[in-house]
Amino acid sequence: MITLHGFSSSNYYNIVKHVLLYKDIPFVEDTQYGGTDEYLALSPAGKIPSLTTEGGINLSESSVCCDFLEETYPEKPLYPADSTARAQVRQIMRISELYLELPCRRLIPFVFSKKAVPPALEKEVRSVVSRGVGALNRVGKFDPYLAGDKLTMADIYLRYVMSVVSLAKGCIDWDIAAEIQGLKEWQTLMADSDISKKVDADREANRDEFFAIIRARMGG
Ligand SMILES: N[C@@H](CCC(=O)N[C@@H](CS)C(=O)NCC(=O)O)C(=O)O
Repeated sequence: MITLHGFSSSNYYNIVKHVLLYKDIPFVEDTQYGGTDEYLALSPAGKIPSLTTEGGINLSESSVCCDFLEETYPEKPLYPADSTARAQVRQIMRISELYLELPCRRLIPFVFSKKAVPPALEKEVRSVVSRGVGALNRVGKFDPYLAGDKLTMADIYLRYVMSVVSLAKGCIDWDIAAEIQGLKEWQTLMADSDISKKVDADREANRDEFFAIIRARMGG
C-alpha cells in the first residue's frame, strides 16, 4: 500500500492527500515533520510530502507525486485526455505555485513570530503575487472549475495553495482572493466535498502539534 509521509498542516501534503482520496487509492499516513537525516532517505531535499509507492520507491515533490498517481491510477482522471488541455491545467498549477504560493510562503515566518514584515519583502511579495493574480484572472475559467466544467488537478492544487496565500490577509493586509474573479465562489464549491472536509478536519486536528514543533524549532 502507498504511504504518504508528512503532516496534515502542510498545504503540499494536502494536495497529494486530496488526490489519493479523490482517486480512492488505499494509502496510510506516516506523520513526519522533516528536518532529520532519516527523512532525507524518503525525500532527498527534505521537503514534505513524500510518498512510498506500492513497489517501495520513495518519491517527493507534490506535482511529481500527483503525476505519478495520475499515470499509475488512471481511473477518475484529473487531467484532460487532450495534450493541449492537459498543458493548460499544468500551466495553472505552475502559475499558482510560482506566483502565488512561493512568494506568500515567505510571509510564514512573520505569521509565527508576529513580527512586522520588512517593507522591502512586502514590496517583493506584492510584485510577484500581482503577476500571479493577473495570470489567474486571465487563464482561470471558474466555470465552475478552474479549467472548465470538470474538476482537474489544478483545482486541487490551487485549493491548498490558497491556504498559504490567505496568510497575506493578516500579515500584509491584502485579501488576494478578492482580486481573483470567481475565486471565492469556487472556494466555496471546492470546500463542499467530503474529501475537502476530511482534509480540513485533519489539518485542524494537527494544528496544535504542528505549532508546538514550529515553536520548538524557533527556540521556544
Ligand atoms: N516543491 C515542494 C515544496 C514542498 C514544501 O515546501 N513543503 C514544506 C511543508 S508545507 C516543507 O517541506 N518545509 C520544510 C522545509 O522547507 O525544509 C513540493 O511541491 O512538494
